[in-house]
Amino acid sequence: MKQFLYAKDIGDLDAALKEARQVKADRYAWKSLGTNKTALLVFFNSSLRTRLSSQKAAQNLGMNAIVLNVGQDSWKLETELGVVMDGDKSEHLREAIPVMSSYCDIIGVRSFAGLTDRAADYAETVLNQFIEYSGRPVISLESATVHPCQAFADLITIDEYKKKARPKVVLSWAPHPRALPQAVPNSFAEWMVAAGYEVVITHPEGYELDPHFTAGARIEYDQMKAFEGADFIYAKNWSCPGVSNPGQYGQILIRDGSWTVGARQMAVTENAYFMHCLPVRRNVIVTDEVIDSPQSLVIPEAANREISAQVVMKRMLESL
Ligand code: AN0
Ligand code: CP
Repeated sequence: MKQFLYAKDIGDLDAALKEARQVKADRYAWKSLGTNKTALLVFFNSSLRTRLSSQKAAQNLGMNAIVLNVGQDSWKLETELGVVMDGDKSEHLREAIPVMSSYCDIIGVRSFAGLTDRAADYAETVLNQFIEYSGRPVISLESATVHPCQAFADLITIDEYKKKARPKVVLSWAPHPRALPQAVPNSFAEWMVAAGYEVVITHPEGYELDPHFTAGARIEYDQMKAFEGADFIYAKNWSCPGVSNPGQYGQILIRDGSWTVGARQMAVTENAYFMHCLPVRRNVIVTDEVIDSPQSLVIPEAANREISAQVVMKRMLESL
């Protein structure tokens, strides 16, 4: 595997899930695969889970892991091409990427959407520079429009807890005080449809996700209707994707607290499990009552980030 952004990059999902179960059963069984190999994990944005789980996954495979927090540990990096660099950024990605890649075998990159220029974000301009100039396999650790390590961990979690072959999985928008990217919901929708589940997406009008990711899912604007009979509820905020209203891209259109996932909505589900990628704002995205309930999977879901990252890195090491 040379890059990991989309569900198709990992190929057959049943085979990927089988490999995830093998890794989870004995995560140190491939310790020699990564001997004398180095994973470089580059963070342009904050992280708790992605940073720790990727580092742990690399170490499980016997690799060295180096973490670089851009702008804190390194120079501030310019990501746009053709600009006059007379501001506060001392170095361009064009030099930094080949330099970084000379010290490693695999690169993971976290680089959030800027949320101002839809075309630039949806072209994945930062991640694609890493793919183009590094000559190394590249993993999106949440880039502008996708978060595949999260979606794969979510798939592993649903596979572990589902009580029927084709569960009803509902992705619900929830309010948030700051504008957030669409990467998590894009990938979640993409992967759940690819897995063949019944996928329903609910959000206020104007928050339609890019159809490239949601084709095969049903959109239901009435949150209570969407939740009826659900087996899994996946809450997430996202800012306006600007699909039908490009001028509103990245904006907060609504702060309606009635969308906060609580006992009222969960009551109409099939005793659904609750999921969220974390970090989560309690009593904004989800009530304490729901996230603290026995149906909440947020901790096992986060733990599976180590497994998804390890399967991806294992595949990359095997194809070096
Ligand atoms: C980020 C987001 O919504 O994309 C990261 C989630 C994994 N969340 C925040 O910035 C709060
Ligand atoms: N879910 C997730 O990616 O969390 P972090 O932003 O803490 O890495």
